[in-house]
Amino acid sequence: MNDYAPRPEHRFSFGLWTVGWLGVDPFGTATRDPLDPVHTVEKLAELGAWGVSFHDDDLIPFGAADAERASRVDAFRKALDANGLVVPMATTNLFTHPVFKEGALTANDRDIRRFALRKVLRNLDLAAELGAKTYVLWGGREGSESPVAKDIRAALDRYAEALNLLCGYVRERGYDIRFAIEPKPNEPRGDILLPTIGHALAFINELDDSEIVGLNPEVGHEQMAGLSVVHGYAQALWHGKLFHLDLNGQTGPRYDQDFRFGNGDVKSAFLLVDLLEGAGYDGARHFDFKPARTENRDGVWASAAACMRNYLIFAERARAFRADPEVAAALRDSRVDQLAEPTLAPGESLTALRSEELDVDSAARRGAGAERLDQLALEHLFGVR
Ligand code: DIG
Ligand code: MN
Ligand code: MN
Repeated sequence: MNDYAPRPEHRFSFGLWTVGWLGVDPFGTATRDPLDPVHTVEKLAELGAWGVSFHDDDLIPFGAADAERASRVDAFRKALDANGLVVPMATTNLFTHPVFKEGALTANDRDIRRFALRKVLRNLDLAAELGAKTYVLWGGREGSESPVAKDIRAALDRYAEALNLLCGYVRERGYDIRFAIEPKPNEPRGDILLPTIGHALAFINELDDSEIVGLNPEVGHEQMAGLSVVHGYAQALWHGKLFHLDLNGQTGPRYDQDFRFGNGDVKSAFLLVDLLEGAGYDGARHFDFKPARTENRDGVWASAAACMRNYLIFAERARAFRADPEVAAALRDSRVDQLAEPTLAPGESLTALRSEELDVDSAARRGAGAERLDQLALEHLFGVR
């Protein structure tokens, strides 16, 4: 019997800011005390995690003097070494301080854009020092409450300028780092730039060095936009742009719930794990979630453990689903495998194609067999197969 116990080889990682979330929301103050990053590293290692990610401000208080910065980074590095955790990803907090209230890399005020860029560059150096291979850019404040107050085309010019500069810096410094843009449709801004995987992919294609810019899609953010997270991640994989991921839970288009992975839309979470495991995704299985405000410290660690446990449960169910001979037959009956066959035969001409006839009435009467296939998937998810 599988004990679903997470181990470092599963490559689970968490942001410092996740288990460290104090429970502040627009209608209530903190329900928990701050967590020391050293303690977080120790606890995540104890739970079986592999890595930890951070924003600059999670580790070093905004505006801290160099001596304090050095001491905190040193303590963090020592804790990582002592507990065998790695830093797969780092990112910049360009959203908490009021200076970013109107934007950061795409703020109307040029001096704020220049400050934001300096903040990213500084943390990029630290990310490289700590061995992070992915640097996430979530533009939580890049957007508007009214498009009248933001020239969107100019904002995209500035966003592209920033990414081009950052890619150039990484190349010049020889950092083994790729950038991962994290889309989100809204919240905290009324509308956020690059709101979905699709928008971000189109934007990446316009960059000077698009090769080292990919995606860090978050489950709940696509679902906030009413989109299929499985379709979105599959397209990110198809483009070779799934550089990192933020796993969590969401129940449809509403505020960003950031539930622990497995809470919320369970079927999509299961099918997402089936997609990732089937595609051989070998990156960090990173959780970006908020333990419910109702919880004390025990509840926080229970929810972190549950994120990993749920992933392992879904992965086992997905393996059973894919190994089930009845599923193989149902997939064949649904002609899912035929989609992998090119529509034109090798060397076949369009003339040959056009000389073919289809009995459209007979073809229209075929059953897709999707209901049976979906029911088999659900029964594996329910654990009755
Ligand atoms: C929120 O979904 C964002 C921030 O927490 C962070 O910048 C990013 C990294 O995963 N996700
Ligand atoms: Mn979120
Ligand atoms: Mn996220």
